Amino acid sequence: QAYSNASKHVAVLAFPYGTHAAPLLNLICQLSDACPDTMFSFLSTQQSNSSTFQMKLDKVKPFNVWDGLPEGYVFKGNPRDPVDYFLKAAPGNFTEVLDEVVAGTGKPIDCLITDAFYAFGADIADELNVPWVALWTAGPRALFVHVDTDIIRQQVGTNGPQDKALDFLPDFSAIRVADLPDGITSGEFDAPLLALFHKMGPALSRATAIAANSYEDLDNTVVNMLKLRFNMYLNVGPSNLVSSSTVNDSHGCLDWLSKHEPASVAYISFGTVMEPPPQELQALCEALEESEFPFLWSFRGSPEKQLPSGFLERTSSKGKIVPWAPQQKILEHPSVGVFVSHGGWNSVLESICGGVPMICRPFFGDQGLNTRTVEAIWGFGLGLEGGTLTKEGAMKALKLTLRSQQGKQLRDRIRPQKELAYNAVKPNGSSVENFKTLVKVVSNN
Ligand code: U2F
Repeated sequence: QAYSNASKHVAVLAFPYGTHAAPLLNLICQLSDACPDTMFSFLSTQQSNSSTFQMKLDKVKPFNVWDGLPEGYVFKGNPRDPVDYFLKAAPGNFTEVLDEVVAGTGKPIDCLITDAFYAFGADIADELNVPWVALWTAGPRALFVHVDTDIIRQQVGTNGPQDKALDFLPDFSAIRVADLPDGITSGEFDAPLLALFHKMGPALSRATAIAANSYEDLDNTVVNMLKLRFNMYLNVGPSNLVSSSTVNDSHGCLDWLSKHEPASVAYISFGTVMEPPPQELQALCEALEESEFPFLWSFRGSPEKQLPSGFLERTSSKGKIVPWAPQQKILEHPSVGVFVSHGGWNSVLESICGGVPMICRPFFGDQGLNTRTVEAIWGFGLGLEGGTLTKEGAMKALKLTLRSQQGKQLRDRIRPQKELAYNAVKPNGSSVENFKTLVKVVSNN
């Protein structure tokens, strides 16, 4: 077997929620191609592994760790709950399986790669006496505010005014306290995920290297500040441009798009974790119905039960709703004119690569910060008045992006970013060169 015949062994600890494990596995597949004599043991929960591993891989093997959920646990709607249970079980759930893998294969660990959330990676790597590589799956600005949490708290206090600008940090004057992820200046600081975020900054300064799913030219000032704080900060993305995933279009989204005019369709997806609350779904549906723009919606849940009665029938000639869509390909399709999104980092990158302006309705974590950055710093998208979806707000944003001169300006601003993203992954591009450095770290030479 190729996996256990390899001479080097890399252990990988994934974060099993949101879109974290998939970009980590993409990076590991790339590393596996570049390091033919290395086997990778990829540890995540069973649920995460079964959705991330679409096919059997030669030298990358999944191992399941305990998800930490109490017996009979029922999800009550707060996406942070399962994460906090999982983190209470970590890192013990990981180290237990890691020990079994080493015993079973007879191959000691030569390098540890983890999601950057895992501050405990620093101690595990020290104990194993191996390099630690952390993958940051979100944007540089989100990492920066976690790393500089204490400075931000000193300046604005905790639970202070929401409209205060972070003008004491370079290139942050357009960002307000309200845009910050939970746990920086407000939230339950002792909750496992938020406490882990606070430990992340000091821990990451012990990492041999941090790889990030972004490219050098996006948020360059912030990237340069991060480089000063860490041993090695390597942008190796966008992940969607460097991985070779297969396209699953079982619902015929691409054919459907081809029947539409250029830049005329609103693509809607609020990521993998949640949909807006009922009154906002209602508002968005009313806006779509009244404005009559064609729309393609990747919907988590049951549209029949959750969308207003009669909506599906009344909009069947204008809209298409699917449970899963080939998002990256959709955003590259010329018919798509705007992306109505939650502002998750992968969605932001895929929108840039497709050259599609965004309308963002953020929910949690880095999404508010991404939304504000898209709107006020990069200028290729919009937030919503009051931060939530109303019928009027959604109609205004759809009309602006799909029909107005301002919409054209948004598109003009995203185009140069698209070019920079593609340049980064060309031969000798910055992400390609950074990846070569990463290969040296991982293969220890
Ligand atoms: C968490 O992100 P999410 O999973 O909620 O959202 P994204 O980062 O935008 O990633 C969604 C991915 O799922 C893909 C899509 C993205 O790659 O192309 N997808 C798809 O292929 N088809 C569909 O129908 C729907 C989605 C978290 F919530 C965010 O705040 C973080 O920024 C993010 C990264 O750390 O993880």
